[in-house]
Amino acid sequence: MSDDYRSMWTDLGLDLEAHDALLGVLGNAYREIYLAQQDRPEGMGYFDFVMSEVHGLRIKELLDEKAAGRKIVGSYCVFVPEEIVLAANATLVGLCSGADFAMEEVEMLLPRNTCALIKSAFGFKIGKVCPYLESADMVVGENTCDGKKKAYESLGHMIENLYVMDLPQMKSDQGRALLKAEYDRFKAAMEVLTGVTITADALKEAIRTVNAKRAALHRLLSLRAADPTPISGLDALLANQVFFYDNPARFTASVNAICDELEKRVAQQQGVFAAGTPRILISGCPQAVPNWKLPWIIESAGAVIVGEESCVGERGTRHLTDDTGRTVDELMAAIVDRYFQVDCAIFTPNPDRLMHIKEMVGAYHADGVIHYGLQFCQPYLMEAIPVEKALEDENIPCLRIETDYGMEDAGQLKTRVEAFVELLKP
Ligand code: BJ8
Repeated sequence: MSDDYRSMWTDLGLDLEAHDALLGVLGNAYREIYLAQQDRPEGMGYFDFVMSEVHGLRIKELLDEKAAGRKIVGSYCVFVPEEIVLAANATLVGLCSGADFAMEEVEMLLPRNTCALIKSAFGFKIGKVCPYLESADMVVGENTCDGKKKAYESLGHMIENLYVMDLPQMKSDQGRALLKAEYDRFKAAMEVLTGVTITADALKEAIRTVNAKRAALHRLLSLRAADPTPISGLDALLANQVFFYDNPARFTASVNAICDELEKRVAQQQGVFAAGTPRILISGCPQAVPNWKLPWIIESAGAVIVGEESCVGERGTRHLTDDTGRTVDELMAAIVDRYFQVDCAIFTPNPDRLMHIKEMVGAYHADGVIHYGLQFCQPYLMEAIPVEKALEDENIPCLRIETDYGMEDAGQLKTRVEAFVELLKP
């Protein structure tokens, strides 16, 4: 890393020693898990570059945007609408929370039985190792699960401009009205933050920008239906992860370039794994960077992941937003309609998610589902049981995994996953 980056990180208030340690671990994991793969599409070179510069070039770009007067907004959830942020001439970045950090200090502020994702968000703040978090002019938290909801009360003491968005728990008319009111309140807050009044034209353009990102990923996902699959699940997951913090137009162009390459691979029946390799759908909690443990175990066990029913995956990107409205109110209503379809397990009841999992099994010709639940995540662990039952009813094999970000259980997980993959073989 160049000296420029080091002074940039110092200016952001990062703990350089701790940050070096984090980048060291991240770089090693990336080499062992990603670069060791065979027959990767050439287009993944872009994502390798993005990862090698994840705390460098992208942060410099964000700081350049800030210097030019643009605001940066950080978010922990796919319910924070990027369309509204872009329309206010600001940039949204996902705050990843996919690795353990400063756990001893974290557990002085949070109960031990808090999910790894929430602990990670705290660890990155306490450890002063996340340049995205430190660059943000506003951080948006959301009242989704109880863990996050209460955690934001403590995080609010550590983050200067933490904005908390309330979210509905039921897909009712009242629930939709709450989401609408909260998105209106968020729009007003964005206008105050940036000093920009959101117009219909700006909103329409922002909707199109975000739709284009999602549509590029839809293209990528649909190509994974082929057998042999032209791209590994690990690489597809990486594209889904980078979705949250890359420049939107560049991301869309890069994913489309990979898709051009993958279309040729599919036409030539060229895959990363042999035809007939057992195909897995992952379903459950989001897998934020650098949480690659379970996909790595699955794809090292002789299976290929063909889809992610996850917020870092299809649950987060499934729907496009209608861009035909002519007024701010019409376009805001379209945004509410789009996000109200996200079937996070915090909703009760949540039948759409079961339907979508089955739909994805069919669309990607999955042989089985691995349900990924983070330890202590009540919403997804509870929903795992009806998910398994619904799949069993259709004779679709399902393996329920409960884990955290540590590697202590890797051996045990590998044994269970290998046995499951054996079961899927013809
Ligand atoms: S829309 S999935 S990104 S809330 S793993 S913190 S649920 S205890 S992450 Fe999520 Fe938004 Fe829903 Fe998606 Fe709580 Fe569970 Fe932890 Fe979780």
